[in-house]
Amino acid sequence: MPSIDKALFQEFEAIVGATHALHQDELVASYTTDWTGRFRGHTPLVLRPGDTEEVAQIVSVAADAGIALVPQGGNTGLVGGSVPLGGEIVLSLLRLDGCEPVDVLAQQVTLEAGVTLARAQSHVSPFNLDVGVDLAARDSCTIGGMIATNAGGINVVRYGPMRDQLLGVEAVMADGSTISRLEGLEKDNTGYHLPGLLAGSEGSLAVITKARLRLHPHLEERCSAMLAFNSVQDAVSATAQLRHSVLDLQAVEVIFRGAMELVSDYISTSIPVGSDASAWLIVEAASTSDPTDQLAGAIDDLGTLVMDVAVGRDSASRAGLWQFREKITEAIATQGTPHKLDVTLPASRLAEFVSEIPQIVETVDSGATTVMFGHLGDGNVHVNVLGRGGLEPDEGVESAVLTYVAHLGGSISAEHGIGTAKKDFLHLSRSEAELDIFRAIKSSLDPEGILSPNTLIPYEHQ
Ligand code: FAD
Ligand code: 2HG
Ligand code: ZN
Repeated sequence: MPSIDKALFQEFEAIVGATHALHQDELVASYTTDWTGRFRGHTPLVLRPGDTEEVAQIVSVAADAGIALVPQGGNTGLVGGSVPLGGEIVLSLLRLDGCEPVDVLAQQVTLEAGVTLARAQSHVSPFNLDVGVDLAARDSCTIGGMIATNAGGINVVRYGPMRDQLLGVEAVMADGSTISRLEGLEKDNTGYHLPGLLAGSEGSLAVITKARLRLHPHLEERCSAMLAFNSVQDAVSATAQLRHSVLDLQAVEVIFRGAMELVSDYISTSIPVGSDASAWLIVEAASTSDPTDQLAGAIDDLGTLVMDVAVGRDSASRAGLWQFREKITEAIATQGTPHKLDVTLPASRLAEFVSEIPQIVETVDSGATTVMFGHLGDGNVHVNVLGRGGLEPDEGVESAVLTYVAHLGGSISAEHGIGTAKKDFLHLSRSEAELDIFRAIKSSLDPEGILSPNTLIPYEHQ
């Protein structure tokens, strides 16, 4: 990659202003290491544009100079896609933090890419509306990053992932041109759906600068329950029944034994129910009228499938149950640098997967620990592998786990994306014909490989 000489540096600096062109080691440090600490890059420059026009100018100058950029939002991504592993310039979108007035009539809102999820939630909540995707990184992750990763989170079972919330985008393409379609028409069959293409593109096709999101009525009345199970298969069967019988199902999350012990220690709170269980579900129902009877009836119908139940009605007791799920990622981080393998399994193979994985990991690295939890309503298991003493597990662990996932008919990435962490394994979930299409899209939209050239579908010089 060409280096940045003084003239080029000045050109970038003139676009964003001196205070937003960072190059000193201590100022760029937080932009070059990912949330897990596993991916550490380096960069000559972090640029912090203040609006779409500045983003377009930066991309245009970078394209002319043949310099690559990595777009970055809250830097909470878990697959190494947000940091400059190849010495790229970091294009931080955090200053694009404007929220347009909520369109109550359409139940939609237009937000700039750098708006955090928590800010978006509080912007729409006075209108009794909610953003459809929610996740524990809400205070830091941004709308642009969530679209770029097609984030999932805890409510996919009800509202779908980020792609399903997306009615339109404004984005800067790799040549510096801008596309914008933010009218928010619910029906618009005028050819290719570009917002859908950018959802999950992980910064490799365009820089997202604004998005038009579909909102959902806020459901004030909530009931949460923690259910303990003797076996993983029982938790899987219960999930299927609950998805069938609870019309107002908002979330079905799972915690397997190792993760439950770890988080219980981390939050210094004993496990609320089933201290010797193998798996726990956290189930939430939400509606405009009290869903407690609906959820309680459905849990009763599970009969002996469930060992024990704790119910949370008011917000404090619900939060008390949810902390066992939401604090797991932080709890793991205190143990070292995990390899995060976020996968989906067909429901029929999920229990088999969870029971086999510890052995599969141990065969490759006898000192490794496996911690599993996830979004069971979506068949999504988060497999975290820590090597001995919290260090990196032996090489080969990823390949063993992901090959097994593919063998069971699952996906090697459920919601975190491919990033740099999984790009060598993409062929396990995608056919050669599909990868050819991916490469054709990349080379057509970004022929010079300016945007995140090391992410998702590595750019190949022609
Ligand atoms: P970043 O980390 O900054 O970037 C992620 C990717 O998007 C990179 O490839 C980057 O280049 C690209 N990108 C960022 N902004 C733009 C833009 N404006 N235009 C184009 N490309 C861009 N993820 C889930 O799906 N579900 C969860 O439940 C979940 N829970 C999490 C909990 C914790 C505690 C943490 C730390 C992470 C969690 N994540 C989860 C992962 C992460 O929060 C999401 O991937 C989130 O969408 C990333 O948003 P971000 O703004 O931090 O993006
Ligand atoms: C979650 O569901 C996130 O909590 C993070 O997707 C998963 O830490 C992980 O592996
Ligand atoms: Zn998750």
